This record gives sequence, C-alpha cells and structure tokens, in this order.
Amino acid sequence: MEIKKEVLDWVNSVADYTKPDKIHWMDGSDSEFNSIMEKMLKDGTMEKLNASYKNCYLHRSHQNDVARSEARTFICSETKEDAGPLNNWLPPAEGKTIYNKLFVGCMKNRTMYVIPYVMGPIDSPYSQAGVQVTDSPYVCVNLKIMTRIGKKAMEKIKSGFVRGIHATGSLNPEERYIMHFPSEKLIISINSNYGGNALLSKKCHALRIASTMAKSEGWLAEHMLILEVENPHGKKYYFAAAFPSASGKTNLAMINPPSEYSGWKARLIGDDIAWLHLGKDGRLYAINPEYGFFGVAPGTNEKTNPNAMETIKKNTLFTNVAVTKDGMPWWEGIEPVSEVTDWTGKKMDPKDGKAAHPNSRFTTPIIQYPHLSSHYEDPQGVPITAFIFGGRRESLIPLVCESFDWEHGVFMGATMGVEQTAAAEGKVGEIRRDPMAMRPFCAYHISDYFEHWLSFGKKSTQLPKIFYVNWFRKENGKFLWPGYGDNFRVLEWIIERCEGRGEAVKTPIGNVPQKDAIGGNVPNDAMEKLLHVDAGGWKREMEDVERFFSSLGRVPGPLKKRLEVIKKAL
Ligand code: OXD
Ligand code: MN
Repeated sequence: MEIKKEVLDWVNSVADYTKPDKIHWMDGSDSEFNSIMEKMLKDGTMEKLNASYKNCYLHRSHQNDVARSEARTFICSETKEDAGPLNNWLPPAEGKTIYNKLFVGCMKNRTMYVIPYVMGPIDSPYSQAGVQVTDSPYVCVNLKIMTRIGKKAMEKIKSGFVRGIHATGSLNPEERYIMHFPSEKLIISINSNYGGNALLSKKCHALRIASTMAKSEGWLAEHMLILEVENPHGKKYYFAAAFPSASGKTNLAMINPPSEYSGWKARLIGDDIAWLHLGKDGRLYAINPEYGFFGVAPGTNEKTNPNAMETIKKNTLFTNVAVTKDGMPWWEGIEPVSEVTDWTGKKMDPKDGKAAHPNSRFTTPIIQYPHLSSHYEDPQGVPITAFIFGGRRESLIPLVCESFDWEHGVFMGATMGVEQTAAAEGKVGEIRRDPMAMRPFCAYHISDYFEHWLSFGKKSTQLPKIFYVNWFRKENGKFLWPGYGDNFRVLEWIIERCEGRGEAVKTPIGNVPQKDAIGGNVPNDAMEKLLHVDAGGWKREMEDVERFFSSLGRVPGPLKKRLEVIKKAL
C-alpha cells in the first residue's frame, strides 16, 4: 500500500503525542482481520460463538460504556451560535486543550492502528475517504465490516480528508469526549469504545461532519434508510426515511411485502444513513455511505425481521448480547431458554431480568443481506420517489399523511417528535422534538439546517414528495395497526400518490387516505381512528411546536408562516 505523504505526516504527528509502541497500517485483508481477532480471543476481548454461527464473535463492553453518549458529544465550531441550541458546544481552543491533556502518552504500550476508509461505493463521485487512528482492536474489526477499508481507500484519499483520532483511554464516562471540529474535518474521541462514540466513520463523519460539508456544498447528509420497492410490472420506487431511534427504522429497511402482494419486491440499499445529491434531471439521488449494519439485537427475530436473522448467521460481531450454554447468541425476543450467560458475563435465568443489554448490537456485512438492491453500489445512487418521516406516537398522529408541497414537507420533518418512554431523558409522555431524526447528528444550527432543506425547493421542481407516518397508535394499551410487513400497504398508497393516483382526503395537516384505501386485516373502526384528524389535539400539538420553535431562537420565515396557516385551518 502506497502511503500518501499528507496521511503519513498527520499519523506521525498523532503518534508523537500519543506514544504508541507500534503503528499498524491496515490493508483490510482477511488475514489481517484474523490476526487481530486472534489477539482479542487470547486476551479475552472476544469470544468465539457456536460453529453454526460461522466466523461469529461476542464482545462484552465495559458496563459504563454501552451507548452513544449524547451528553459527552461536542461540536467545536467557532461560535456557540454556529453549533446552535441543540448541540453541546466547546470553543475549539478548549477542545484542543482537552486533547493535549488527555492524549499525551495515552497509547503507551499499545499499537496504534491506522485505518484508511471509504464511505460510499468506491467509484462514486459522492464517496468520501477518511482516516481513523485508534488503539482499539475492537474498533478495527468493526470498521472492516462497517466501511470499505485498506488500499482502495488510501488511493481515494484527497488533500483535506476527514481525520478521526480515537483512544480507548480509561473509559471514565466523566472524562469522555467525542469532539467534532467541522472547519478542520477533524474528530477526536476518548474514553469510550462503543458504537457511534468509537467507530468514527458512522455518526461522527457520515452524519455530523458530513452535515456541515453538505450545507456548504449543496447536498444532504441524512439519518435515513434507503429502500427499493419494485411493482409487478418491474417499475422501481425508492424511499428515503428518517425515524428517531426505536421507531422501527431497521425493520422498515428490511421489510418483506405481505404474502398477497405477489410480484412485489422490497430490497434494501441502506438502514441508517443516506447522502443525497441533486441530479441533472432535478431529482435527488441517494447513496448509502456504509458497508455494514450496526443493528440493535433485542426484538429481532424470525417473525419481526427474518432478513436480519438470515444476515447475521455468519461473519458477524455481537456486542453485549447474552449467550446460551452451547455458545449461541441470545437476546430478548428469541425463543426462551432456561439459562444464559448475560451480557455482563454472569450466569442467569432470563426470566429474572434482561439478559442482553437493550442496546446490544450486531455488526454484519451488508452484502450478506438476502435482498440487497442491485443498485447498492451504483455510483450515481438511486432517484428518491418519496421522503418519509415518522416517530413513535401513541396518539394523534395519523397512520400516514401527505404534505401539500415541499415547504409543508420540510415543516413536517422539522417538527417531528417522539414520545419519551423512559423517565431518564424527559418526562414520560412528553414529546422530544427530533427534526428529521437529526437532533443528535446535525453539527450546525438546526434553523440553518431547516433553511438548507427549504433551499432545495427553489433549486428543483422534481423533488420527492414528503410523507409522515406513524405505526404506533395505541388504544387501551393495544396497537391499532399491526405494523411490520403491513407497513408495505402504506408504502403502496404513497406510491399511488406519487404517481398522481390514489384517493385522499384533504385535512388542515395534510392529505390522508380514505378509510378503505389502505386495506389489510384492520377493523373499520380502528382504521377510522388511525386516519382521524382530531382538531383539538392538533391545536395543542401546534402550541407545542410553537414552544419548540421559540426555544430555537430563530426559525426560517416559511416554517413560521406554515405554522400559522395550519393553526388557522384547524
Ligand atoms: C443508531 C442510532 O445507532 O441512531 O443508529 O442511535
Ligand atoms: Mn441511526
């Protein structure tokens, strides 16, 4: 592998500071993967799973280090105003002081791995190369699955590439820092070895740093799945959909059409991140920058997500799941067993509590997915037919609602929210507004992000239509809508609307289907409730949106105007 001078100089400057024993330049080969894995099997970082899970391993993380640490994630932009009201801000100089203090000698007696990686199809003009250095072998093997690493990546590196510095450190959560310096395209992370905190290519590069690049270069970096649907005549439609965590995003990305949809196909392009560029024809084209899934394990099973279950049978890393006596990975949602070793390493009966951590994960190659779109590696990406926004809401929000126009669609995305389910982050029942599911990932002022979205309305007349869905309506504690595969019925209605067909009822908040338009095995009265627009409830919702807008300090005029229009119509 020919190492570029700009990369070498930078790596040496980091090594001068962190003082590793050795520097290992990753070529991305399987033999390299195996030898790093060998080391981790020896020191207990990894455990081999049952041979029926070929080439699969288990890792248990530190008990203080089990999820993305939003409170310890910082945007080090020039001013606090640049970072906006939804981000933690640190002045860049303060960020550098922290780096200087915490990173001196932090890799002593350890190997520093240098990982050149590419986000996106190797030949795509929209792909980006970056380099992460890390002292964590666990990060190395995860990154080999999640991104395209090694020689090809090194060849793609251009001057000004995105740089990530990660050190495992002490894992002390109080001294944990995940810092982003957008103007330098630099990410610095210490004291975590978990997921989005440590695999810097994913949330840190492909969303946060990319969001700032997208803003200045005129494209979109979004927290969206990408799904291909083909109808029985062979016509293809593409959906890009944003949902906050725990709102069914992975399941929608991996959906199977219900059995009576003969001839219809659903294929996956991405499950978490989409980069979207305007094509010459005015349509928005999406690529998936990632090469693997980092999916939540609990709840995944043959019924809810058979495609995920098939994907993870080989070459998969499991983190913080439980394991059965014969070495099978196990979590809540899989067939009950009497005894497991839980995610902390203790023997237990799953009846006595949760054996897998609720945020336990599988890291698995996307190319193992059984219904991968043939356009997954298309350098130009796929033309998006419709954007879908949604969040988990037990009441009020209808099953599906079509926006009147681009501005209204942006309003829907900007105001989307999820109910708080755990008391920890807010009061139960309170709505957390999570614009476009980007609240934790937009690295600049959220109002400028809204402005950026609105600007596309002036650049093209061929933009995707925008819809808002909610699979989670409940009555008396029971779901009104079956969800999962049945969500495909909603996609079919969306396709009809995009084709200028399909019946709809105009309401103050958008167009909803007529009650017989969706089909499926749902009683009439339930369907009526699912599609009902309750004016009183919506007025209160708009008051809450108004409070949210005021909390942001400034909001683009067209969104404020839209709020007034809806209030009046209600
Ligand atoms: C994720 C997340 O892990 O959004 O994808 O939290
Ligand atoms: Mn995500």
